[in-house]
Amino acid sequence: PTQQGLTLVDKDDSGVDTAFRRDVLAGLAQPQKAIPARWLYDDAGSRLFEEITQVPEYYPTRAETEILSAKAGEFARRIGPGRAVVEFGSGSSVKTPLLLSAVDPAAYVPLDISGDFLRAAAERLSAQFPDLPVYPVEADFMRQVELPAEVSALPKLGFFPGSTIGNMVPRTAVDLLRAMRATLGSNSLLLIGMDLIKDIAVLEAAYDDAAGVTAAFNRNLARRINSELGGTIPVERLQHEARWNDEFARIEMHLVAREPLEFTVADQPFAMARGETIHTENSHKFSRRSANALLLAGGWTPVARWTDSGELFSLILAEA
Ligand code: AVI
Repeated sequence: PTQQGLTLVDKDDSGVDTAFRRDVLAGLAQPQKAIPARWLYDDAGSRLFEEITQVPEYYPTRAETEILSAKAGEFARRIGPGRAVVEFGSGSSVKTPLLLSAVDPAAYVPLDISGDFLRAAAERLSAQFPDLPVYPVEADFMRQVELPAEVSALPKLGFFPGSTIGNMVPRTAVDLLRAMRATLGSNSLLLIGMDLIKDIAVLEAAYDDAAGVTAAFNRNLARRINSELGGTIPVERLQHEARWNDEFARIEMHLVAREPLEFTVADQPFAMARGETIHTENSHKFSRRSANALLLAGGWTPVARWTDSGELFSLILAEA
């Protein structure tokens, strides 16, 4: 999945992404330094995330794929054929074909902010499903999106896998769910992946794998700040940390200063005390009830729920 900016890219005269600079400078000036997680996904970050999905400790991708293949018959029965499947974020290589094979849709509409990801995904899917009409739409799906006229008469199935909803604070997640409802219409269904609360050691390992891929993914943000915003952050002096926040039921990624640090970003000075952190990501985890509460707040009524054999991850079907 790409999360390449949930807003459109706007560059200044020197080619700097102005939203990136604004978020980084504002985030580093806060008492608890924090940078929105979407900036983790430049090209290197997106590649590292793909690598994360392959490390043994990172269970979500495997667990969700297991559900999609094991429950295909139930999806077919619950969802039925003839819908337009609207995927929020470009389809990943395995999950989308599993869903499309299961539900026999009339059309597939991938939505993504990045035209490149979108075209690649659309081509891949068309090659695999030559009879399925594919209508890619380049758009920011955090807001209501106008779907192609060709699918306007079809009932829709929204697909939002990966528990990407968990990377948003609840207020933003509710806004997104409402935008999805507005995009898909009143006769629609939504199939959404939501990762489950579980043993803290399992969660922390999933976000701090032994091979150090997640650490590299997190530190890449500091590298990106240095290269794109002319920063002098001593990246090797920042330690990756995955921390369970029980109050908010989320794994947080932080970059922790190993020693007192001073650096500049876009000519502005910043300092970190030893042990001070930059908060770089939230990944909320859900119970059956908290997942349902979030969906209901976003205008969706849960009607079915599936988990993998290890009860690690859930896929929820909700209706508008
Ligand atoms: C994309 N997203 C659902 C991932 C997650 O699990 O929250 C991003 C990630 N961050 C660290 N590892 C994976």
